Order: sequence, then structure tokens, then C-alpha cells
Amino acid sequence: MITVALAGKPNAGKSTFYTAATMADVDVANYPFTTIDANRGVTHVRTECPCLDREERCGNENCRDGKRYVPVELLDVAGLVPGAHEGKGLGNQFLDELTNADVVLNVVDASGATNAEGEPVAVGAHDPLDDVDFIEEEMDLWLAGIVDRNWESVERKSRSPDFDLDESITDLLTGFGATEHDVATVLRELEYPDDPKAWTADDREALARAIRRRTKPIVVVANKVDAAPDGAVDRLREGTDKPVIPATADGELALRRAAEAGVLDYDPGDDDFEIVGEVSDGQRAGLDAIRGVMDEYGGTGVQTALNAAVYDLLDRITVFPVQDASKWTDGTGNVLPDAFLLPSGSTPPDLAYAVHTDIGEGYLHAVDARSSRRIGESHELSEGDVIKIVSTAGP
Ligand SMILES: Nc1nc2c(ncn2[C@@H]2O[C@H](COP(=O)(O)OP(=O)(O)OP(=O)(O)O)[C@@H](O)[C@H]2O)c(=O)[nH]1
Ligand SMILES: [Mg+2]
Repeated sequence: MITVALAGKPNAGKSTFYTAATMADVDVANYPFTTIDANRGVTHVRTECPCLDREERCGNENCRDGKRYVPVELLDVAGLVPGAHEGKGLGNQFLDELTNADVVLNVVDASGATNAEGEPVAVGAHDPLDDVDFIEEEMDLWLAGIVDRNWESVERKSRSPDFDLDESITDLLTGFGATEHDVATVLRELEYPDDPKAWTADDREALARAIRRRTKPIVVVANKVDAAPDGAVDRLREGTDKPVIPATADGELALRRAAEAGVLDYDPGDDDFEIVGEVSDGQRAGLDAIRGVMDEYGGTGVQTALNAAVYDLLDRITVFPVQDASKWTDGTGNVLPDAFLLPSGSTPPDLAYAVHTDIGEGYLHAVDARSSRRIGESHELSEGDVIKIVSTAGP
């Protein structure tokens, strides 16, 4: 499963985002380092369900009237402070947790009401732009430290006659999620000495930065927009080349709880909601305030941020494998039972392997269930494709 990690300074709203996105109960409070042990849970990205092209909705537990939710893992970790890579705050512990992440949501407090250490200050007293770069810097320097400490292994291997630099560096970085292809691509863009013993600390740091950029892309979540001064989001957007998603994690949490209590008609990622139950005047005022933020930004931003991370930065598409190409069902009659988030450019054999190694190895051909036509082995799949795989290992 794809892992999305929430990173950011303390008190930015990571755990609030996590609770809203997973509906799991975790500690949230207005002081730094509320979270110490990482929280790990399941959230979803949202897409259109292919069942919208049929007469009836599919009834899958992850489909709400054609809004299809595809599971991804979400990780909530301790807040990071400047100097974390050297162990400041709860530093290294958090950074090690990031090793498993495929993509990072850097949650910043767009209201500027918390300083670099996450302590409360007056609204606008802290510049949120400062919080954007330092997370990246901490991640880069942390990885540079790992490369430094383990470089000796590369030097040692270089004495062997069949030494391969790409391979040795890949060995060093696989634990961080870097493939041989990542390493080769990054090395092509860098200048460095052939002999690993001649590499300087700067050479290693340049390698670490490039690998981090490639393997842990970042979306900036401009959280607490409900309390942010005018222009705060624009300022963030002008100050960084990363995607910036305005959000109110707190607002999303309120909506999900109210929806769960049957008071609201709201599905995650909707740009509006409807009050369908009894609410007090105070609750109505609170909901109206959230609606004001949603009107301005097109929603609460929580779903938008998750979708941006998975569909834009990781460049994934959703593909739905089925066994019956006319009914779009699995062997027991469930309509559109599964959804896979494949890298864009994936082919039918890639889907077969994603379903199961045996299905991949026994791959014979595939059928596009929409057109009932066979598709070739090198056919590039698209978002929302419904595909029947025929395999010697299949049912
Ligand atoms: N106004 C406003 N406050 C928010 C929002 N999201 C979170 N908060 C508040 O910000 C404070 C910190 O929230 P947490 O979710 O605990 O922050 P954290 O980033 O997990 O903090 P640490 O675990 O200490 O690193 C709490 O008081 C939240 O209620 C938001 O969208 N708007
Ligand atoms: Mg927390």
C-alpha cells in the first residue's frame, strides 16, 4: 500500500489531519510534542467509481454513490524542529519513521500563530514560509548523515575488481526506498569522483539531497486557513515551488464527526455539505464558518491534499481488475471489488503482477471490460480502466 507521511513542526495540526482522515482517536492539543509515538492508519484517496457508467451503483463498501475511496496508509509522527537531524526535539526518531514514506505532506500552520518550535504566539507573528523549507532541509541533512556514516561500505566494495558504484550506492539506500533506477538517474545529474575514497562530504550531501527529492516528494498543506491572515496562502505559493494545498484539518474533523452522527450529509472531498439533523445555534454558526472556508478554497483541503500527493506527485492511476468482463465482478459476484493505484504508464501485465505474482507470471492476455476488446501487452492503462486479466494462474 502507498504510504503518505504527515511531517511538520509541532502543533501544526498533523494529528488533527490524521484523525480527520482516518477517524482514529489520537491526542490533539495546543502545545508542542503532543504526539510522541507514531500513529499509523488507513485513509483514502478519492476518485470516480467506474460504476457511474452503469445503471446501478456497485455497492462496494468504498463507494458512496459513485465516489470511490481507495485505501492508502497514513503516518502521523512527532513534530520536527530545526536541528532535528542532529537530535533536537524528538528529531531522529521521527526522521527514521519517514524511511517508509512514499510521499510527504508537510503540514504548516498558515495562521502563523505558532513559532518554529510550535509554541503558541499571536496570529501572524510567525512566517509560515520559514516552516516550508526547514522540513526539507532536515530530511536532506538526516539522509546525508546516513550516507556519511555508511560510506565506508562503498569504499570497501570499491577494492573489489567487479565494483559497481551504482549498485553499491543502491545497497546503501534501498532501505530508504531508492531503487537502482533512482540512483542511476540521480548520479547522471551529479558530478563526482570515480573513486569513492575521493568523495567529499559535499559530494555525499549532494547525493543525499537528490535522492531525497526523488524518493520523498513533498506537498505543502497550508493548514489552519480558517484562522490565517488574508494573503497567507498566496504568500506560501509565491515562496515555494511545491504544490500548496490550503486546508482546515479542524474543519474536516468537525464535518466528519457530524456526518458520522447523522447530522450532516457530507462525504470526504465534497465541496459543500447539507445539514440533515438537529443542530444548536452554536453548531450552526460553527458549520457556517467552515462553509465559508470551503467556499473560498473548494473544500476543506484534506482530501485534496491526499489526492495531490498520490495522483499528482506519485503520478498514480486507479485501475479496477475484474474476473467477469461483462458483469464487472469477481468470482463471487462482487461488482468492482478492487482498486489498484498503479504508476501511470502501467500495462496489463503490470496490473497482473500487482494483483498477484502468480497471475503476473501466468499472464496470457487482458480485456478492456468497457469495450470488451482485447488489449495488447504494451497498452498503457488509464485512470478508471476496468480490466479482466486472463492468466494460467487465474480462476
Ligand atoms: N484553527 C485551527 N486550528 C487547528 C486546525 N487544525 C488543528 N488545529 C489546532 O492546532 C493544535 C495542534 O493540533 P495537533 O493536531 O495536535 O498538532 P500536531 O502537529 O499533531 O502537534 P504535535 O503532535 O505536537 O507535533 C490543536 O489545538 C488543534 O485543535 C485548523 O485547521 N484550524
Ligand atoms: Mg501530533
